[in-house]
Amino acid sequence: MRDRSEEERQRWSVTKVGVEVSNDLTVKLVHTQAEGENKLKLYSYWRSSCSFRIRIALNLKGLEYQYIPVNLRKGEQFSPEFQKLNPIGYVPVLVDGDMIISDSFAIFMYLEEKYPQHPLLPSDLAKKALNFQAANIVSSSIQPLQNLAVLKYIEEKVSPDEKIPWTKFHIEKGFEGK
Ligand SMILES: N[C@@H](CCC(=O)N[C@@H](CS)C(=O)NCC(=O)O)C(=O)O
Repeated sequence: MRDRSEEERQRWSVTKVGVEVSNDLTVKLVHTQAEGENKLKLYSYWRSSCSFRIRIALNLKGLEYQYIPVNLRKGEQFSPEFQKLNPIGYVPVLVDGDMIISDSFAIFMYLEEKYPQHPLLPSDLAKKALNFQAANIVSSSIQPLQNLAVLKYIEEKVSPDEKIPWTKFHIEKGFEGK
């Protein structure tokens, strides 16, 4: 048998393919899990709510992944190695073979489509829209307003005393719709 080149080996071992049978007996091929070098990699920080979303999604889908910590308190998001993956310097970042995806919403949607086992979204359109609405309120109207970089800016340019009231105001507004 011909010995495969490294490049060929990587290309062919990106994912295994499995068969999923739905309730209506439709059969479809699904990507299951990559192995070895090509296992999913998640760049994450334990206190990051955006990374939590992806850890939860990966676990609900039963996908194994390699956890790569990026310590935001130590400024590891600004390292040249990490900035090559995500120039804006935010976690999470997911690496799946050749794919490098940042931003939790994009990662979530990618996982949902590529690994359809244990779906995270309802198939009903109205319910799905409600899920998108809730996800977007959190990821556009709450979290970015009290991100580490924003709080640092407020601390330095406004006042350290403004940090907590600012955070509280935006979290409450988002959750209570005030
Ligand atoms: N929209 C992005 C936001 C990512 C984000 O803000 N990540 C935070 C942690 S939750 C971060 O890495 N902050 C680093 C910093 O502010 O320097 C997402 O949903 O992934």
